[in-house]
Amino acid sequence: MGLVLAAVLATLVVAPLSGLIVGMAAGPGKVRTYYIAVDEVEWDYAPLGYNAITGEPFGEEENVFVANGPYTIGSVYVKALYREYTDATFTSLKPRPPEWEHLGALGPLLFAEVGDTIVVEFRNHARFPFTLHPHGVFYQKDSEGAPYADGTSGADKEDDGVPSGGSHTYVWPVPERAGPGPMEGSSILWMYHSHVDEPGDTNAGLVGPIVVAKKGAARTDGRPSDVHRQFVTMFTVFDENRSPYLMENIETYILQKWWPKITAAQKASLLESLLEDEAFAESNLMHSINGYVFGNLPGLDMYLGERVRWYALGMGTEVDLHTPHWHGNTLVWMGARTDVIELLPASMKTLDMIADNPGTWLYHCHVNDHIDAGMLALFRVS
Ligand SMILES: [Cu+2]
Repeated sequence: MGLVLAAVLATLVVAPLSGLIVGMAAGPGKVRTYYIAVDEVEWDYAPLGYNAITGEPFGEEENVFVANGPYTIGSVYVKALYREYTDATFTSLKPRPPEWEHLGALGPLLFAEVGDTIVVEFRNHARFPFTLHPHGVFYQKDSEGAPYADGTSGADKEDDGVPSGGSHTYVWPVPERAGPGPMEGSSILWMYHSHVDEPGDTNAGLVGPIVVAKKGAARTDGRPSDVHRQFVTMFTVFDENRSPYLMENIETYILQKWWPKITAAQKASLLESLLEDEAFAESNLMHSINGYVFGNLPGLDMYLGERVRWYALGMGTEVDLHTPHWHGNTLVWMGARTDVIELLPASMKTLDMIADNPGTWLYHCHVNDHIDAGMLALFRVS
């Protein structure tokens, strides 16, 4: 469906209800077009190669998760990630500016003000079918990006699973009800993720942030004019056992690297024992913030006195109950003062900090098991 037509239809569909649902219709605002592909990339959860929280080399406890060996994959996995390109040819990656370097494995930030329309030109460079399914913004059935028995057909099904090499245009108007609520500040967090095999797709890495600002609240670069800086952090235990790339990761980082000369029968037997081994499964649970473990997350830097907006996202499964804790500074969430916030899978929370205490500070999940497993980062107030 054409973009203009979609926007018009979105208006028409809700117009009769406009007295009840105030401001549902999007526009007239900007059309913000993003070129996003799924790429298969080697992702390193610990690119520094040491524990930046202790400042020490990885020891026995950390090596459970980060050391590559004959029975462990280590810190590098093939993952499927959303990446932004400069245009519809999908030949040049759009460089990620320093302020968003900390997004790590997260997809590009999609920004809109209330009244705008987000258009994503989507290309699937990966070997499996994937999609873009957004939270919060308005979508019709051709832009939902999730397959289920919803009674739709034809063009309304094409978004449900974009095959390897395929493309799709997702159109998401951003009406008032996608913007900050009455208790909230100038912008809020939503997210998008792939939703073909939702658990597999998200463990592969296919999650990204959406920030929606109140109409007129943002500068041209998308930053709300009442904050100096924004950070998005996702707390999740990436379960690489549940990734569609598990077999490839075993093949590349264990079998080819450590067992190049074994017979096919020996290989089958080793594979079988690995897949039944609890220690192997444990080694593939990457307790990460934006895809980084043990303080390897870069770029959480700010200056004293700045108003800093933190967007916190949770994803995952029943082990994914996270309690991000900021040391040394406090925040406000929904009018309440805190330095810890609760995240469950798919929680999306927006907090404001006035950075009033200089130093290098710990930012970590407060769940004991997750501390041990590396769900820690550092932020700096200078
Ligand atoms: Cu946690």
